[in-house]
Amino acid sequence: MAIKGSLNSNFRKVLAVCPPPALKQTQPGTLLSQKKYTLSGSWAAQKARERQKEERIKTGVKLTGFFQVMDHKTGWEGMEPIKRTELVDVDGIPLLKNTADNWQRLWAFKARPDDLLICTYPKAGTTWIQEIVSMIQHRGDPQKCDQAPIHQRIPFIDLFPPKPFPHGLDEAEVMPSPRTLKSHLPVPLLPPSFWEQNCKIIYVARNAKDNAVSYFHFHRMNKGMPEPGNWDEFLENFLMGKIAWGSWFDHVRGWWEAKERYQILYLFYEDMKEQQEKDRKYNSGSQMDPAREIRKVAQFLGLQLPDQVVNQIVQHTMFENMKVNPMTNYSSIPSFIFDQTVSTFMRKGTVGDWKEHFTAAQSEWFDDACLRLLGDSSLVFRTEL
Ligand code: PPS
Repeated sequence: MAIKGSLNSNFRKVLAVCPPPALKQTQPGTLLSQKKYTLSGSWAAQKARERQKEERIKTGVKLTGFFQVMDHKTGWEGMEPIKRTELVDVDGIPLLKNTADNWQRLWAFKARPDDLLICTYPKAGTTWIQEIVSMIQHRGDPQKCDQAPIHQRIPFIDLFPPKPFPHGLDEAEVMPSPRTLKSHLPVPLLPPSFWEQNCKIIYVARNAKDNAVSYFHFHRMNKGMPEPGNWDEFLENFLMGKIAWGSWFDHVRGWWEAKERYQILYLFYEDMKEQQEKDRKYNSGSQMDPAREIRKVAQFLGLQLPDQVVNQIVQHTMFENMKVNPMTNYSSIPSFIFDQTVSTFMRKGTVGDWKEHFTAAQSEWFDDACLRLLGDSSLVFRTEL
C-alpha cells in the first residue's frame, strides 16, 4: 500500500517516556466522581439476559430492505451466534478481523466525484452528523429521513458484519449517485479513490476522554466488538491505539493535517454540543449565529437553507429526539448484537461525562499524552463546556 501509518510508532516512543501512572494498579483508584464501572457479568449470564430480552421485545420499528425480513424474536434461529471479534493489523493499524479479511476489496473501492464521505473516529458523533446531513439533503423533511434507519441511508463502507447481514460496501456499490457514505478509517487507510476523486469529506472529532468513555460503553453493548476488559484495561488500550480503527491521536491528527490538502470540513463534537444547547435555550433564531454548525455543513454542501428548514433540522437532531427515533437510535439492530439493556446507543450525548469514569491519575495521563502527541499541531480540544 502506498501510504503507511507512521504516527503509531511516534506514539509508542511517547509511551516509553510517559508510562501510564495508574492504569496497572489493582484498585481502580478514586474516580473523579467516585463511580466504578465493571463489565456486567459472565457470557452465559449475558446470553440468558439477551434471550429474556428477545422474548420481551416488541419492535414496532418500520424497517426497510434487508432488515424488513428480520424478526427480532424468532427470525434468527439457526444463525451463527455473534462472536466478539479479534483485531488484525492492516499497515500497523488494528481493524476488526472481518474488515481486515475484506481489505483488498475495500482498498480498491471506487469512489465517485460526487460522493460525500462522513468520516469519524468511532463514537465521535457520527450518527448525529449523519442525521444532520441527511436532513439537509432532504431539505428538513423528517418524513423523508424516516424512510429507513440511518445505517441504510448512509452505508458504512468499512464494516463487514457476519452473514446474513448486508455489507456496507455492497450497498454502496449499487447505490445511485450522489451517495453519502460513512467510514471510520484513518487517513493512511482511506481507499485512494476518495483522494483521486477529490470527494467532499466531513470529519467530526471528539475530545479523547469523552470519546474513550463512549467507546468503552459501546464495546460493552455491541457483541460484535472485541472484549473491552475492565475500564482500566480499555483505557490503556485506547491510549496505546490497540483498539478497532487504531489510535485516536493518529486519527484526529491525520485528518486535521489532510484538511489542508483536500475538501474536508473538520468539525468538533464539542462545538456541535455547545450550539445544540444554545439552540435549545433560545429555541433557535433569537441568539447570535443560530444553528452555526448546521449552517456550516449546509454551506460546505453548497446549500443555502431558509431559517425554517434550519430550525426543523435543529429540532430533529436534538439528542433527546434522536434518542427516541427508531431511525437513529439503532433499535433496528437485533438485541443479540446491540444489547441496549447494557448501554444504549444514544447513551448520554454530553461533554464531560469522562469525569464520571476517569481517576485523577488517568485524567493527567490523558492530558499529558494530548500535550505530547498533539501539542505541536494547532489542534485543540475542549473537555468541558
Ligand atoms: S458510531 O457507532 O461510531 O457510529 O457512534 P457515534 O454515532 O459516532 O457516537 C455515538 C455518540 O454520539 C452521541 N450522540 C449525540 N450527542 C448529542 N446530540 C446528538 N444528537 C447525538 N447523537 C448521538 C451518542 O449519545 C454517543 O455518545 P455517548 O457519550 O456515548 O452518549
